[in-house]
Amino acid sequence: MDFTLSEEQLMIQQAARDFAQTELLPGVIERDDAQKFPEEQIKKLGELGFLGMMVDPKYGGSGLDTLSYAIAMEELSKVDASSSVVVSVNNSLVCWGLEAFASEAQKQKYLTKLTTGEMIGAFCLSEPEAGSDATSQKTTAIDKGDHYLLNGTKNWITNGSTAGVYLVIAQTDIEKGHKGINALIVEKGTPGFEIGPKENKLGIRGSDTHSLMFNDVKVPKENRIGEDGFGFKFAMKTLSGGRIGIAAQALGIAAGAYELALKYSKERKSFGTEICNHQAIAFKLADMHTEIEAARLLVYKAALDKDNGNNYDLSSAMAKLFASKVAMDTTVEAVQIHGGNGFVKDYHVERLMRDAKITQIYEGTSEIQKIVISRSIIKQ
Ligand code: COS
Repeated sequence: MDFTLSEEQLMIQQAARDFAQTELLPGVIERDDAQKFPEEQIKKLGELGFLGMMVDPKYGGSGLDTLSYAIAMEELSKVDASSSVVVSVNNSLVCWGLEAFASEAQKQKYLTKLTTGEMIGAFCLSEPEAGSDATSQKTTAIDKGDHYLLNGTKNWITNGSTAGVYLVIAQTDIEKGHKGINALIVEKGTPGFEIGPKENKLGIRGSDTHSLMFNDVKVPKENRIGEDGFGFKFAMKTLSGGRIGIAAQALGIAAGAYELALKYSKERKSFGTEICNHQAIAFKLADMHTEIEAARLLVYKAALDKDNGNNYDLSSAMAKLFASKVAMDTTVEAVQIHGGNGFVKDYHVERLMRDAKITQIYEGTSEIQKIVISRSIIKQ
């Protein structure tokens, strides 16, 4: 088994690392404080090809593998998870979903703009009463011949007000259960489509999270993705890949906090020596380093499963479950190692700790990942 990254993957890693230091780090604390969307940064990420990393160059994408994408996500997330969530949603939920399942006309119309950052996308599945229980969609898309009439509310939508295009999951035929669900492409500005107020969040405060309201929104039939009734499977398949992106984000948050804690522990002195020389701190660093490496291997395994054409539902769920726990545990310990300074915004680790929490919630909570994992191993 060869764990060596290719020259191309190393270059992407370095490019993402450089971008994080030069473009994301300046102002990251202020953006978090002010809940300011990283507009300029996302524009530059689009120009550099980070928004459509896995998409075929014929649609403006970078034509890279999933492992390269995961490596880039780790590096960006070490510094700014509010920006990296935009990268993750646009790449794995929106661009990948469209490239894999949309019609050629839909790809030409939307994908070519989404890969370059000319517009970004949003993925709209969660509802006030259907987050984990995703088959219980209350939003309806009633078939009216040449269009669907869309009604309902979506919650906690990343890129809620900044997206140009929204992939909306809705129930067309309640009798058919999950087989009666469709995925529709809805453009911003369509009459009846309203964007609710921005959520005031614990973490990833720079990201743009809103509820969305659809009141008699007419969506042309040609905006349906796939066959009639394919919407639930579309959401599930897309989320399996999305979980690799979020697992890589969690890995990056953990690695970023660990790197800061290691550096701090080599500088800060107590009892006449650098605190890394105290076993209480050294053992924390040992645990953090080991757990981060284990999380990285799970993330890489899931990415390689996807690249090699293997089923990745199980490996992506395991990667997300484990990496998000490592992110939470590591960031809490990084704050502890920083002591009083860890509680102060200037040292970054408190923000990483707040950002870590969402990785155990979005794109399937840790409990949902355990459902996916346990069903898979029991079936084997
Ligand atoms: N890929 C393809 N199809 C899938 C799938 C996957 N990863 N997971 C489930 N399906 C299919 C099943 O095969 C089944 O189809 P058939 O009836 O044709 O066999 C169908 O989808 C329904 O699956 P299931 O019966 O397992 O549905 P459940 O209601 O039990 O729910 C879970 C399954 C819990 C796994 C699903 O609802 C889920 O992932 N929920 C979390 C959603 C989520 O991540 N929300 C966050 C919002 S996005 S930020």
